[in-house]
Amino acid sequence: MKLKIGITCYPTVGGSGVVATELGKLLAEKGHEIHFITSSLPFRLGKVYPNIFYHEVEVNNYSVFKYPPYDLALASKMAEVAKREKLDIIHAHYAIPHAVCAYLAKQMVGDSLKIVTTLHGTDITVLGYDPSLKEMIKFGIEQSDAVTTVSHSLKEDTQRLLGIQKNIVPIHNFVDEREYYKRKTEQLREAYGISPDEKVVIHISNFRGVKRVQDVIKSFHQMSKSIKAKLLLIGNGPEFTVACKLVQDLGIEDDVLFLGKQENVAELFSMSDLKLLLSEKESFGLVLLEAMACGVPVVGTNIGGIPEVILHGETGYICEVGNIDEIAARSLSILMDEKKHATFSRNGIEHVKQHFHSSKIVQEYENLYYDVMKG
Ligand code: GMT
Repeated sequence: MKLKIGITCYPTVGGSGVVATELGKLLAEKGHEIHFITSSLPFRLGKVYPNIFYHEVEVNNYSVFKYPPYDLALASKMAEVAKREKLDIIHAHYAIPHAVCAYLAKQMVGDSLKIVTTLHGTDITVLGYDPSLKEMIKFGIEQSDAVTTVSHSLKEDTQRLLGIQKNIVPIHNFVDEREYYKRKTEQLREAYGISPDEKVVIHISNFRGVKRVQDVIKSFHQMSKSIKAKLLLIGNGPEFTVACKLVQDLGIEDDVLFLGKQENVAELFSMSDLKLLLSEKESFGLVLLEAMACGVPVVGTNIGGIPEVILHGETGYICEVGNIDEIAARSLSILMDEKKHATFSRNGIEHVKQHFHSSKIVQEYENLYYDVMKG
């Protein structure tokens, strides 16, 4: 049975938007009809795809409103699209506001419209601590017909922090293997001024405090005392200026390249020798998968979903949060040992193929949709 599915997500750059958009594209390829209901065109939907429709949520700024009512506009748009297009399901990525808006839409449309909610992290691990939002998040989750989390760890956090009894299905992130594979990058390395004897360490994030970008810089600084290396910092966000200042203070400006936001990161991964993700909160870590798919060994922290992604001692290492000495030593053990590097690189590619292949993960979502439709 082919389904008609509405998808609501944050359409800007970010793991949840990537997962939601790639899922929609792959479901459309399998013949389902996909309706994105979002505030702007999801950034990965830059071209025309058959079976995919886009409905923009517009918020009129009447002077009677102190704040433009985005959530109500979204709920209205969901209800309008669901009725007109006869949607079977709205798949809301994030509990608030999206699952709560979907609940409101369902009240307007009727019980035949099912709600599937995917929790990506921040709504639980950050907003879940806010007493003014906690009950609303819990309500959005409990009113959904099915709920998924992107890791087992996030499922446990959700149950513990919100006291949720409802069944929660962990479904991991996946990568589009047509986009993420190892490419030849000699020319690109040269263009960035990286000499053949230098190692490349990469970090990609939205530079929020939880990403601990300073730890990335400090670990790199320590490593660079033993090897010739460059650090690629990709992304932008609240900690950006602090990161620039730390690079200056450590006197490593010539070895750190701030590349800002980049969309096609598969090439940047392909020219890298090591990926660092040293977060203090991370429900999964999609960037780790993307790096491994491109053959890059990874070093991450022992929190959230990261241990579900990295195979310690096989595809990389898992270190204690903030333990710069351990992170630098583990990283150097990969960068200074060609044989280990090649083994970790091969293992990573194989690990992603076996456990996080898009066909496997999309099938898990599809099965869940069919279960929900059966009631
Ligand atoms: O990492 C971020 O801050 C972005 C955030 C998002 O909302 O896009 O990412 C979250 O969802 C991703 C996709 O499921 C996960 O891979 C990230 O681990 C998760 N981020 C955090 O938990 C901090």
